[in-house]
Amino acid sequence: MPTPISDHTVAWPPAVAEDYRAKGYWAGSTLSALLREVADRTPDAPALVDAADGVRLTHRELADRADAAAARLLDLGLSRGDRIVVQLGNGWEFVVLTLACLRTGIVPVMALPAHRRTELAYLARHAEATAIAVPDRMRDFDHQALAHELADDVQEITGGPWHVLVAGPDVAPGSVDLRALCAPGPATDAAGPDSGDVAVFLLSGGTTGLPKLIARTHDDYAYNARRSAEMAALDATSVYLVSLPAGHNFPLACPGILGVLLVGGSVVTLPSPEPVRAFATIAAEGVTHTAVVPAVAGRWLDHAAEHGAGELTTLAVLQVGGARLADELARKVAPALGCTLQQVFGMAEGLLNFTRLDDPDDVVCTTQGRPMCPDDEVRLVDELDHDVPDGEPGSLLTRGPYTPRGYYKAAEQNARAFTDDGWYRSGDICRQTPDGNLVVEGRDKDMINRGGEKISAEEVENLVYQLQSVAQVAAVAMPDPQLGERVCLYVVPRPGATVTLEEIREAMDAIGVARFKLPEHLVLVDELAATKVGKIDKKALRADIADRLSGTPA
Ligand code: OOB
Repeated sequence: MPTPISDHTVAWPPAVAEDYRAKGYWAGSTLSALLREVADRTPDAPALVDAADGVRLTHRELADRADAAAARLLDLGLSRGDRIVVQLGNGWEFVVLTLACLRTGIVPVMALPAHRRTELAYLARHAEATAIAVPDRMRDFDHQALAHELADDVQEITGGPWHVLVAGPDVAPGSVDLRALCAPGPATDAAGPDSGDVAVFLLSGGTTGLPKLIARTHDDYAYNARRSAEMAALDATSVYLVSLPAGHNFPLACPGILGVLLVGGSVVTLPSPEPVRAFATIAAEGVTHTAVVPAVAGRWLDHAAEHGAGELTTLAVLQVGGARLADELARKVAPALGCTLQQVFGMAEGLLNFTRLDDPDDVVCTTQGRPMCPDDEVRLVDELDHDVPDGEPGSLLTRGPYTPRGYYKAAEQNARAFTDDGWYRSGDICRQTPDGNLVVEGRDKDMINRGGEKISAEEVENLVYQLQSVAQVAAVAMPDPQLGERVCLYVVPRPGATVTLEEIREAMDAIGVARFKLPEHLVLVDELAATKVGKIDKKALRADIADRLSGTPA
């Protein structure tokens, strides 16, 4: 039997939890119960449109399907507290399955479609998952075959069955047909989870060798989604387009899918944010709100410059977050796309900052907003954890009603990523303006932010060290006009060995890792610069690659 989740999560201190309850942040209801209330109130209102395959569901139909899928998950033998790795593309099955999980207390581990063997095997083993949900194929990759290949890996840990749920027409023998599982049918009458139970596992942005899991409870995640919906002024007439990978916190609950459903609005799913399709979908479905990363905002601006923004007349709010939006790009959004820009600086670990819809242009275009909750605590500190003077840049620490106090099953990392009194070290270097808004100026965590996808330098380095030809390696961010950053490798080859970028990429690909983590530039060196304490001097390497790219001699 998999170990119970509660054995490995870090609870908020009881007095703090009581305060969050007393203040109403934690409402004591599960996400599932809240969604059922919406369906009872406005049963016939549209809830979900899958723009790729045309499925349309009302709030009642969606809630009923979630309850039917919940019954079938339980029939399969899964039960409250079990874990399922969810690696689905953006489509109706993702939404129905997620809601079914919320109804049963089976906890989805939100993987990304780009993940491959290494990531999925790790996530499944770490979470002691007993099931996985995948597309049959996606972008020429056979997800179903890989899902079955993981069986031995996972069962070595759990000792139990391994269920492979497949969305798509090609359901192989031994797989469960996810579309049939999500079809209308009798609802479950099983007791659901408690509001303090874990609702979802989100993946951390990654600074350590392996990704960490963030256990978000129904209480905290419902607040996360509902308060975000207020920030974006969502209501029952809102239509939210999800085109970023739906398992990311931003499109899932900030306000995202859960936020818009909780106010009785509707979700439109699209597999990618590619502008031709996204613009046409916004026009066809009357989309009012959506969320993108800065790299996508840039592509949308380019597209609008060439083809106009006539298809975006219904779009009221464009949220941009996940990476720093350049001020110059921010200033173009409202005039070129005809909508209000909302900057969102958030993290799967919790804290969400938003520029407000009625903020002056200057605030919207030059800051990343301020915390959404009056009881979000934020400190900006120096290397000794002392508060920096007002207006000075410092490392952001945070606590609050939707920022958990530790990662799942990660005592060692928790000692580093959280202070003794429960502050999460975000690793972001920020400055606070006199009016309280945060400006993200950099970071002190060893991560590469490739167009909003976070890549742990250590994880890449560990993979590259598997090559015999490599004596020493450092992965650093290199500046990129489209994506903001890409992965650059500095490698010291073993004496007499040759190393090429292609060879490294092929080796990583052969192991099976998400393609966005593959390095895109290689610099061969005789030695790696070290800091005074003998660590690799990444700051010097980042400066070096920036110089090389801009043509300035190092
Ligand atoms: C979002 O979540 P994660 O967990 O993928 O990544 C969090 C990290 C932050 O610590 C920061 O380093 C960076 O991503 N980040 C930003 C940013 N938004 C996130 N850096 C600069 N400017 C921004 N606006 O990325 C995420 C989660 C919820 C909502 C929005 C983004």
